[in-house]
Amino acid sequence: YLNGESAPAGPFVPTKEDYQKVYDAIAQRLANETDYDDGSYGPVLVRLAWHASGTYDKMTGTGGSNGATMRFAPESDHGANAGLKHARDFLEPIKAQFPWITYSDLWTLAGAAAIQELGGPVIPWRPGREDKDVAACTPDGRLPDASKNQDHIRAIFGRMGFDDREMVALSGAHALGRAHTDRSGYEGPWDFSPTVFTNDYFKLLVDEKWSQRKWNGPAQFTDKTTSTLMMLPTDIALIKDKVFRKHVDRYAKDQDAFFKEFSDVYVKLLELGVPFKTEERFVFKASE
Ligand code: HIF
Repeated sequence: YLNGESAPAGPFVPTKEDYQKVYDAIAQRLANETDYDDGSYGPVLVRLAWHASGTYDKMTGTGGSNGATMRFAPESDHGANAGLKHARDFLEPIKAQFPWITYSDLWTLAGAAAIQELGGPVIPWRPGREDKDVAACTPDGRLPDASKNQDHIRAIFGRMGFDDREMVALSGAHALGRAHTDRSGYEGPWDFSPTVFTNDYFKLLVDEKWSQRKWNGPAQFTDKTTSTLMMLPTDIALIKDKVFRKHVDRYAKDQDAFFKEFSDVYVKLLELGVPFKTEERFVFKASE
């Protein structure tokens, strides 16, 4: 190419460095936008990534994070997804800055980034999801119902392909965030540091005495010591069920085991049903 002309541009193929730039932009925006909820969008990003992924059905191969169909009604209007517009809107400026990334890669990368930025384990992440149109929306009812018991937890997470140990490991993500009366009807955080990823959820499940809260809202549990914390019926099911309880006790005692097993199972969650073309997972550097 003469006269300083450059070669015609081929299709842009992003590298690990390009995805790290997306990670960094998310981390920067998390650090800047502290005027929300308990001071961080991190928890609601973790919930977005999970609700995008948790529609997966292993029998039919439908649902999962590939597609980002929660952009569209009816999926965006499913009761379980109430409030997740905050997370989707938070990510719009990132999508505008990096138009080459798909929504489905962006939402899952944001979930992984939020966990790392809030002090959790490294979540290795792979690109390769493609956005689908409204026709790929999953039917309502695939996400869990918090008023139910252990049979329901096993039915929902079994449909995705998880075993008992993995179900308990995943549950530790409720160390983050809170319930909102105008979203789910429930109210309150699970622990005292809802913007820091810890094994406190398990410690509190084991150490506190939980009793039914007396209020007009849906049945939920509250701690004896401060009456400011909350557990959902599905959270309490983890200490009622003997097999689940074994893992709750183990994670309460051993934060390292929890971090390691959580990372593995969250990676699996974000990859359910995705026809990846690459094997390699990227480990992103967290912000300072
Ligand atoms: Fe949640 N979850 N979750 N959840 N969840 C809520 C909030 C968060 C269930 C119900 C609820 C998981 C499993 C289950 C997060 C992450 C994960 C709320 C409150 C409800 C009702 C929503 C609101 O009112 O704003 C049920 C029934 C689950 C199966 C047992 C996962 C394991 C713990 C898979 C998971 O990662 C996060 C984070 C939040 C906090 C969101 C926020 O806005 O703060």
